[in-house]
Amino acid sequence: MEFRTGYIAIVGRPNVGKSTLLNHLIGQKISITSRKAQTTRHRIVGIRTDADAQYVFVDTPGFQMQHQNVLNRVMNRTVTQSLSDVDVALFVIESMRFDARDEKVLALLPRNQPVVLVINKTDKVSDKSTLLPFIEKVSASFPFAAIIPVSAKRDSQLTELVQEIRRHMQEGEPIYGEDEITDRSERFLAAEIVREKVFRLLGDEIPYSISVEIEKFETEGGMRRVYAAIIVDRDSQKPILIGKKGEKLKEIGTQSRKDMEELFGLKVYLELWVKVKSGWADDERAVKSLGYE
Ligand code: GDP
Ligand code: K
Ligand code: MG
Repeated sequence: MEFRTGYIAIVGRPNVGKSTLLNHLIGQKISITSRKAQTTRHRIVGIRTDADAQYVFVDTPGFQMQHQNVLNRVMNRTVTQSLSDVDVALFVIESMRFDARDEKVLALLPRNQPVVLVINKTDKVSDKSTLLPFIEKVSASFPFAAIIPVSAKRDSQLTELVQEIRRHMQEGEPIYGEDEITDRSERFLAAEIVREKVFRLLGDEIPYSISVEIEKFETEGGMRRVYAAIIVDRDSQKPILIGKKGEKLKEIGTQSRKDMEELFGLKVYLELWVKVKSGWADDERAVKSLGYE
């Protein structure tokens, strides 16, 4: 069998399980191999190398349309850009849920490239006979190349998904070494982990514009020390993040530290605080300085 290589975008509204899917597709490796600096076309790359193919996955940042500020425009541009030069796009939705938010994302997908519909979280469907009419309804909305129901969390049907993806890729040499699972630095991933916990724990209470700056990132005696600032727009957002008696920030820190320890395969000491940079989401330069291209 010839070796194939390809880029795959993972898109979908927030919380359908894109990142979970990416993590399970690239495997449960504990430590990542950081890559030398190079210009990347995409936002977050996860690499899976099998005997017959190398899959370069692009996990797009979620995007929202409610607040039109510079940050959101930049992020939406990243999403559309990452779609333009991939071999196949995975459009992820949740089982039994297809609403206006999903349709907004679907409207951005290219019609001249294969799009595979991934129906995630099938483990949550108790009556599987309801799945078929649901699939029929969604498949009427777009000319999908294939439809694959999966459970990312339980690793169910992921082999089938990978086989389907391979069908849309071309013959080619591997781009990355076979041990590499990402092209992002551990420092960058640490910031992403904190950002994720903020959104998980605070959800709608906090605007999309928060960001995380890693101020110190060092390893000493087998321990990784991470000093991170959560950047908010307004003074009024500070107490929301900190919580009563600091309990929110503490929980964000605890969960982030656990994820980092698993990812880095090291003990982690994490120090977190909140910083106000007023109006930064509307300032193009500040947005760039925080790492959004
Ligand atoms: P993203 O915003 O699309 O990247 O979604 P995440 O990967 O962050 O997942 C959002 C939530 O859905 C998390 O709580 C995941 O644990 C959960 N989730 C993801 N995949 C599955 C799945 O296959 N089954 C179930 N039950 N939950 C899942
Ligand atoms: K999420
Ligand atoms: Mg995600």
